[in-house]
Amino acid sequence: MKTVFRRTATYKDVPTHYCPGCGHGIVHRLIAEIIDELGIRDRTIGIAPVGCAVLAYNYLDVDMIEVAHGRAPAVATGMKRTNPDKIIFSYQGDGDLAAIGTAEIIHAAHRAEQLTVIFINNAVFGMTGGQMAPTTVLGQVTATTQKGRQTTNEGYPLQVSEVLAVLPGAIYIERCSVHNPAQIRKAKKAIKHAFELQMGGTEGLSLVEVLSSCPTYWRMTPAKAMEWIEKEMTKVFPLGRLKG
Ligand SMILES: Cc1ncc(C[n+]2csc(CCOP(=O)(O)OP(=O)(O)O)c2C)c(N)n1
Ligand code: SF4
Ligand SMILES: [Mg+2]
Repeated sequence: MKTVFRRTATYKDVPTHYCPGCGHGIVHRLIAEIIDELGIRDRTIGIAPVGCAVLAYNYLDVDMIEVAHGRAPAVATGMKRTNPDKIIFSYQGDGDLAAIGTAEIIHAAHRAEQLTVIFINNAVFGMTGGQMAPTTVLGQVTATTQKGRQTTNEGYPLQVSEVLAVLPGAIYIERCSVHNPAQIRKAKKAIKHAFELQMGGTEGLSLVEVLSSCPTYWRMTPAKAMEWIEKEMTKVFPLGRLKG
């Protein structure tokens, strides 16, 4: 019999804590596959976020460090500068990167730090109960926007990738999604490219934003959540390469 699919070595064989239909597990798997394909398992260090992916180190069989909410780019900077041969990536949610950690990511990009950032945009603070995030779309009902997000009170969704793309120190910015197999394949290519840039020693920060489902706090079935990404989220967060 021919094997057509197998668990990649860097992805640990453990039960998942993610909700059914959550995008985090898909992105974890892509990262694990990429690390194995690039043969960098022994020199990669990942930074786990505060958020639902706080347990990323339970799944990825590489050296991982846990840091305070939003501070991953600052810690990654120190790690890369003191260990230039290591491949450093941070994995951050929208609460982590686009709310509490806004200063850290902007300044890391501004300083042209040689880092790979995986930014998971699920339009809510998942871990703490589905509150509004800066990336929550207009009209979206969350725990803190019961009538849907309005510009009058809550402002506009923050397009962090577009903001970062104008900084000269950001060398590669792409927005992807994991709502269907074709998009998952594209996301894998983009994340791989972001790792390869760092491996090649290119100065500057690479960031891949991934639109990712949170069926639990979007109050949808997993199938509806995938549709919602395609129909609603991509209107506000268009897919494609913004820079590099
Ligand atoms: C300094 C600090 N402030 C606030 C919190 C509470 N907190 C934990 S996770 C989180 C938001 C997580 O949202 P996100 O980063 O989007 O990750 P998700 O769970 O959606 O993947 C917040 C506000 C914290 N842990 N530490
Ligand atoms: S709450 Fe949302 S982001 Fe968190 S594990 Fe569940 S589906 Fe995923
Ligand atoms: Mg989130």
